[in-house]
Amino acid sequence: MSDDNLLDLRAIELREVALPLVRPFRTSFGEERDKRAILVRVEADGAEGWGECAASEEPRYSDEWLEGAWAVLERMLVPAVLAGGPIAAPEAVGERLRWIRGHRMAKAALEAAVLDAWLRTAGVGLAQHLGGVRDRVACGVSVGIAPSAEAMLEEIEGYVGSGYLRVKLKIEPGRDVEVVRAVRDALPDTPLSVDANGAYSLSDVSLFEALDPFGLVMIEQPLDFEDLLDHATLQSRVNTAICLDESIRSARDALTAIRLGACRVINIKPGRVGGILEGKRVHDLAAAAGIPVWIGGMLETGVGRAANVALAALPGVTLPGDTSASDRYFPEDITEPFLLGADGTMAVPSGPGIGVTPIPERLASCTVRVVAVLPG
Ligand code: OSB
Ligand code: MG
Repeated sequence: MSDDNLLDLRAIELREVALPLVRPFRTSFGEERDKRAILVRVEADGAEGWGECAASEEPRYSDEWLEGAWAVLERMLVPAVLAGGPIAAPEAVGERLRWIRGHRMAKAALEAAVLDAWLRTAGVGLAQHLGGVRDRVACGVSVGIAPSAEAMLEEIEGYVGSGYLRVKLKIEPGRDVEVVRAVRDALPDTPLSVDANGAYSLSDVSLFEALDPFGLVMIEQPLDFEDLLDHATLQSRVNTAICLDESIRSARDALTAIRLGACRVINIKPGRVGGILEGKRVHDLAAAAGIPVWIGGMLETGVGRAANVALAALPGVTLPGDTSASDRYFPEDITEPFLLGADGTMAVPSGPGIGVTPIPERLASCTVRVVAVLPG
């Protein structure tokens, strides 16, 4: 950083990576076999910074998708940030992008990379910058829909044996109460939750009432992401806490959902809400309203995972996150792997910025394409 505390941006590089997953990840909306992601690398004077875009290959979880995110980053977002000249504060990224509607995951990746470069130059860690209060975070695990009940139980018992503090089951119509019953019978004491990824409607209220006796920690995104009012009705009919994921795209959405009584828990994903800084705003207003939050995941590589784990260090994050260890996803990550301790916690990186950096040889071996965008 120059003496006047301005971060000079020399170039911004987009890179698509593809990593094999240890096992396919299936949800109510489809299956992923490989992890493809866009990484953003900011080259600044004296430091580089890394961010990861959460957009998946197909627009199922959200309306963003990898090709769309690549195009909007290359043609609109990166040029708009570069055109503003040196960066006086990480918040400037969001301000320079405000006129572009939507594209939150793409914006989040770019902001993350600038924030990382900014913090590395300042010598400050991301968790510290955000106001993190712990150096290890509690981890849960999200289990995809498995080919058989036996395969699922075997997978889950493996996770519980390695220490995960909460197990999240993906459910879909026709594969819900019986799955929860089977897992609850096998693991009477393990904190369990379910995630429907919006696959149900309010006409399924009796199904959710039938889940109450299993003592789930929460039911995540039971209804369509646009059905906030229906979520409020459902929450008034069931004892189990409803957690919103897809419905919360900003701090403003979080406030609306809380006011409506549409949820009692919020899942924060920095990509979904448009950035790490907006994720912190969601955390702050939820904390003020007494709503517990936790940090979700999008099968991130070590770059995105580092940011998620830093957010998980915030004081209002009182439930285990989907911040699982690298080996739950990848035979080999692109950074040093994130490891699970026997107590189900994970270390928050403490170095400057996100605290991890892609390993050059690993990065090279999983890179699919690269483009550099220069100022002017
Ligand atoms: O709904 O939380 C979700 C993965 C991809 C897209 C959406 C979701 C998920 C997960 C896995 O549940 C979370 C993770 O382990 O990264
Ligand atoms: Mg979810």
